[in-house]
Amino acid sequence: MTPLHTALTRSRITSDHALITPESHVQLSPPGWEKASVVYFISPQMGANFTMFMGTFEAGGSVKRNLGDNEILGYVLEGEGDLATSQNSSLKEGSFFFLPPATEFTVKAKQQSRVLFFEKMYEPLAGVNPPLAIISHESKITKEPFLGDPGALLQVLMPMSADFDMGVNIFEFAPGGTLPNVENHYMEHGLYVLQGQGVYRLSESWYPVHKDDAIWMAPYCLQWFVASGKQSTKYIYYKDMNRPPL
Ligand code: UGY
Ligand code: MN
Repeated sequence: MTPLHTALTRSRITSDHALITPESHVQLSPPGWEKASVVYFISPQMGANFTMFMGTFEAGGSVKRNLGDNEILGYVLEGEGDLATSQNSSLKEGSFFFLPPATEFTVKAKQQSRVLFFEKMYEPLAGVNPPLAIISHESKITKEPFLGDPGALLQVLMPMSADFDMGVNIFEFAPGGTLPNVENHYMEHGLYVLQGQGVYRLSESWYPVHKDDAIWMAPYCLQWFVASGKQSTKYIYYKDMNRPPL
């Protein structure tokens, strides 16, 4: 993004939520990233139990990682590339891949590309095998009315079974569509607006948000959303799941 040379930003960081908007991004190039840069939106340093970050790749750019104890979900925001694990898969806009702990992987971009990542330490559950990798595309996931509301369609990208301790969903709201209630839950969220605009209630604050805004919601952050504008609004979000709080 072209530097704005201004003291103004819509970003807000509080103890139980954060809004991170494009004009406050800082690009990093950590080890393992070649011809690519990363913006960390969410990390344990702000109080979260996971990271959410975006890789921006030049044509031919790549990232190589060994996940160790962590698991990761990558979602292609824009562009095309290849994912190499024990097998090779091609990626395009809307592709997503979930990789379990101990996976070594490389993403290599064929053209200018952006990939959003959610990463956390996997929490094993006694008697349950660790999850297997998933490589798919959002077009293969059905859209279901959320709690029966056709104005709020939900795509659940990850299986709900107990081997998975994180979930990633895509919400699509018709103009005027809302979350059905002000939610209050112990799970955390990391959220990225893919399309459109609206107003997010986070705790006791209301924020206008739009495409390319990122949000962190800590456990018990009160949350509600209403979509505005003339086209539908879509966001992708992470939550921890299937593990009791204690
Ligand atoms: O899954 C969820 O908790 C979701 N309804 N929350 C949200 O979109 N802020
Ligand atoms: Mn929620």
